[in-house]
Amino acid sequence: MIRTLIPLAAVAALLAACSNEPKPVAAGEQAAVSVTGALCRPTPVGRQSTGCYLTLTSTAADRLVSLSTPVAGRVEIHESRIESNMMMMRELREGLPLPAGQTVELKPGGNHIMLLAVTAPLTEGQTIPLTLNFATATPVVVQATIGQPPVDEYGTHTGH
Ligand SMILES: [Cu+2]
Repeated sequence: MIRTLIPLAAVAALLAACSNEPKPVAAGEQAAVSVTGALCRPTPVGRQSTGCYLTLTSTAADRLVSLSTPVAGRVEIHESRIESNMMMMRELREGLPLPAGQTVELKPGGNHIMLLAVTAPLTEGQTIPLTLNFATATPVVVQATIGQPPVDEYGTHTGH
């Protein structure tokens, strides 16, 4: 039993060291995060990556640190920015800050979630489970609809 616990603890310590966690909220101030409007684009033909969007509101200051889904090998949190007239994407390695009581929107052309190494094509009308992990709040599982976002200023997000 001890032998299996030690490696797990080591992994947890490594993860904690990488995540640069913010200060925990005071006792009795446990953050709760509501997640709405989860939507992932269909995977473009021949591609194994796609973008997802959703809206987050946390009762206390927190941070979205990671996500997972059984349909993708890896999930990243990305920001979009314009550099030399080109839309560039960059991973937010520290996660996404969630200020207390503020609505944080992930949307086309802005911050978004990227599914990578998608195991099977995602098609319109499907739903997939997405697990969101926070620095403080309890993880949240949502069902994300596969479809095109209503506003799309920048064209199909085809990923990396
Ligand atoms: Cu991206």
